[in-house]
Amino acid sequence: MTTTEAKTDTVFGQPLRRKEDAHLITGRTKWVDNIQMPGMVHLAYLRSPIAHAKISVDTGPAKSYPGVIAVYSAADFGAEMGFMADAWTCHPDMKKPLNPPLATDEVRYVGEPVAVVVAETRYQANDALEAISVDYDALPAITDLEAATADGSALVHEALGTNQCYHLQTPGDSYEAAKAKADVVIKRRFRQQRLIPSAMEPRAVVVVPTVDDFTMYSSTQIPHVLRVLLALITGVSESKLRVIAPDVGGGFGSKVACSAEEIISLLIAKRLQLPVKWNESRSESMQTVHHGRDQIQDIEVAAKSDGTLLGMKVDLIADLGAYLRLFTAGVPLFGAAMFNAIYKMEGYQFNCQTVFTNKCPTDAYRGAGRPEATFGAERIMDELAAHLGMDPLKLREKNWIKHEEFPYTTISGSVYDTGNYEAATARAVELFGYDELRAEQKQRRESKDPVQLGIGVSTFTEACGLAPSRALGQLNVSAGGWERAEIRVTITGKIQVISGSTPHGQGHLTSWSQLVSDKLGIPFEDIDVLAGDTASSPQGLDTYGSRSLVVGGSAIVKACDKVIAKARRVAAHTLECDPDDLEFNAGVFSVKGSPGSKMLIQECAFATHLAHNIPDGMEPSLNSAYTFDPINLSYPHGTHLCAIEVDTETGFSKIRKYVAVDDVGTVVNPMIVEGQVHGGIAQGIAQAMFEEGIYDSDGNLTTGSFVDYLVPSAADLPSYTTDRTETPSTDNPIGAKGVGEAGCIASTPAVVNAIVDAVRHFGINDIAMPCSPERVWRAVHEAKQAHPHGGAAS
Ligand code: MCN
Repeated sequence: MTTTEAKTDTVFGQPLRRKEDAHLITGRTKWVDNIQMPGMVHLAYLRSPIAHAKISVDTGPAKSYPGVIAVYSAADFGAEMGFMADAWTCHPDMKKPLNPPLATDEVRYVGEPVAVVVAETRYQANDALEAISVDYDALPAITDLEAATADGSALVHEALGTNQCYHLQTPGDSYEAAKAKADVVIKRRFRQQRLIPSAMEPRAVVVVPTVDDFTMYSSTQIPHVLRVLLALITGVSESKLRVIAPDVGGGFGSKVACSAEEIISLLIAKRLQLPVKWNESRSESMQTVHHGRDQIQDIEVAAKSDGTLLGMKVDLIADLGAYLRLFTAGVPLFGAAMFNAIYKMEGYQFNCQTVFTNKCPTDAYRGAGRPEATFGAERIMDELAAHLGMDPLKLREKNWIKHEEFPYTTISGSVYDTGNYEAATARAVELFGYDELRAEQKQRRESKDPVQLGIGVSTFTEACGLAPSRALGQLNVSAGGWERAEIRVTITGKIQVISGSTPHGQGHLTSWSQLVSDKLGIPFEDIDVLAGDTASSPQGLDTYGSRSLVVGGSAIVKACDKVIAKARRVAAHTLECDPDDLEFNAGVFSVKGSPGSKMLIQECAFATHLAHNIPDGMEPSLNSAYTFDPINLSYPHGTHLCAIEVDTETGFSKIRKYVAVDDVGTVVNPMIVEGQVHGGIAQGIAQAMFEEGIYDSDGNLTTGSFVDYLVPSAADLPSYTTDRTETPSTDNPIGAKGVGEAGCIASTPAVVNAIVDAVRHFGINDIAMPCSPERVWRAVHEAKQAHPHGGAAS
C-alpha cells in the first residue's frame, strides 16, 4: 500500500501537458522501422508503372541477385492470399471487383503491387526489383470521372460490364415540392480534388513468426480490426496472431486499412518462418496509400426571396479509383446526411454515383465524406447569400436550428442532440471583429485597392463518434460500433486502463488518465494506459471517425463505475455499514454523517487483493470492463471565420485572420482539443489552397512527391484564434462530442468562401480548389477580360 492520502486536485477539464510527449519528442520511440530482429529479412514490392494493362510476370532472373532469398508473384500464392476486404455493401446492386493483394493477370493503377522480393537487406531487395520481368500489354486508362460513366467507355473491370459501382438515389420528391414554392433557385458545381494523405510516418510492417503463431507490428490505426481481417483473408487464426500498433506517426484515416503489404508480409513470414520487415518510401506511399475526397458535386438550393431555405438537391459523382478498400464505396454516404448541415428545410434529395477509374483507390481521409458535404453546404449558402444580396451570417441565422429546438431531427433523418449555433457564432463574430473587417472590405473595394479583402464563413456541424452498431447494421456496414475498456486496479492502488481505442497522435494516454483520475480519485500519475496491442487489449474497434472519447472514453467511465461499485462493497464491509450509507468523493468512501469513518479506494484495492476479509461471495478483484455501444452519433459544431487578402495582380492569397469557435461539448483536455483543432484547420487550409493529387490522361500520378504535392509548412499557415462554447451532449455519460476531424471539416469552406468573397465583384462565383495563386490570377484575369469596364478594382 503506497497511497494513504486522498487526491485533492481536479484534472478533468484541465489543459495538462500530454504524458506521451516526453518520449515522442525526445526520440525514445518505438516506430515499426526501429524494430530489429535477429535473422530478419526485408521486402520490396515491384509496382506497376502502367495504369491499365494485361500482365505476365517472370520473377526468375531476380532470384539470383545478391542477398535474395525469394521472389514471389501472385502465382506463387494463388488462393492463399485471398482478396482485399471491403466492409460496406452500400447498395443491393453494388458491383464488387475482386482485388487480389498481388495483381494476377491485370494491373489497374500505377503503383499496384505486382511482385515482391525477399532479401537480406532492404537495399538488396530493392536492387533485385529491376530483374523481375513483366510484360505489360497496355489497355486504355480510364481517368476522367464523367467520361467513365458515358456509354461505350472503356472499362476498368471488363467483367463488371460497367464502371459504375452503384447509383443511389434517396426516395421521394420532397425537393421538387419545395422547389415549386421557391422564388430563387441557384445551382453550382464544386470539385473536391483528390488528396493524398501524408502522415509523418509512412506505413511499415514487421511480422515475427514463432513456432505456430505470429506477432505483427504495423503502423496502423486499427490493430484489432486488422487482426480480424487478416484472419478472415489468410486463414491464420485470430488466436495465433498478435497485432501491435507501437508508436504510430499519424494516420488521418489512411491507416484504417488491411493493406496488401500486411497480408503478404504475414504470408511470407509464415512460409519462410523468418521475421520480415517492409517499410515504404514516401513516393511509394503517395502512389499507393489510399487517397481521399475526389468528387464532383452539383448542388441546387431553392429559397424564398427573404432567404428562407426551402430545399437542397445534391448530385454527386465520386471517384473510387480502381478497387474497393474498406470504406471506399461508403465514403460518399458518410456525407449523405450532412449536406443539410445545420439548416432547416422542407425538401432534400441526394443522388450519388460511384465510379471506378484507373487510379489509386480512395477511402477515408480525415473527415471522410463530411468535409465534402460541409464544403458543399457552406459554399452554396454563401452563393445564395450573394445572390440575394444578404449578409452570409444573416442568411445562416435565418435558417439554422435554434438552440431551443434541440433535440432536432433533420430533413435527412439525423437527430442532433444538442447545439447552440447562436452562441458559437456570436463569440466568433466578436473575436473576429466582423463589422470592422466588412467596413475595411468596403473601403478597399471603393478605393480599387489591388489587394482585396475577402471574408469567409463556415457555420459547420459534423457527425462523428462512429457509431451505434444497429445503425451500422441498417446501413449494411460489416462492423459494429462499440468500444471496450477495462480498468485494472493493482494491489498498490495504481490503475491500468486497457483501451480498445488506438491512439496515433491524439493524446489518449493523457485524456484517459484525466478521465479515470477524477472518476476514481486516483492521482493522474498513478494511471497507465495500455493500448494498441491485441495481447494486452484483446477487444476493441480502434480509432477513426473521432470516436475514441465519445465511445471509448464512455466505456472507460462506465468501467470505472463498476470498480467503484465493487470497492463500495469492500468499504462498507470494512466500515461495518450499509453500502448505501457511503459517500464517495475524490477517492474516499466515508460514512454519511460520520466523516471520520472512511476508507480510500486504494485501501479497498489492497484489501480486495488480500481477500482476507471481503464480503462473502465477492470475487477478490476490483478489475472491471465495459463495452459501450453509443445510442447516437456525436454532432460537434462551431463557427469558423476567415479574412483573407487577395492580391488581384498576382493571385497570391494571404490569410489575415482566422477565428475558430468550436463546440465539442464537455472537454476533457482543452490543450489537446486546441491542438486537434489547429491540426485540423491546417489540413483544411491545405485542401483549400495547396494540395491536389493529379493524374495525367494516361493514369500517371504527376504529383508523386512533396516537390509537386504541396503539403503546407508552418511558414505557409497563419496563427489561429480559437475559443470554445460548451453545449454538452446528452447521448454519452461524459457530455463530450468528438473533435478529431472538426477543424479539417470546418476550415476548407471558410477559406474558399473568403477567397471568392474577395473577388466576387469581378463576377467570379467559384475558384476550383486548391485556390493556388495561378488559379486565382486566371479567374481575375479572365473576369476582367470578359467585363473590361466592370468591377471596383478592375
Ligand atoms: N477530446 C477532449 N474533449 C472533447 C473531445 C476530444 O478532450 N470534447 C480529446 C480526446 O480525449 C482525445 C482527442 O481530443 O485525446 C481526440 O479525441 P476524438 O475527437 O475522440 O478523436 P479520436 O481520438 O477518435 O481521433 C481520431 C481523429 C481522426 S478520425 C483523425 S482522421 C485524426 C485525428 O483524430 N487523425 C490524427 N487527429 C489526429 N491527430 C494526430 N496527431 N494524428 C492523426 O493521424
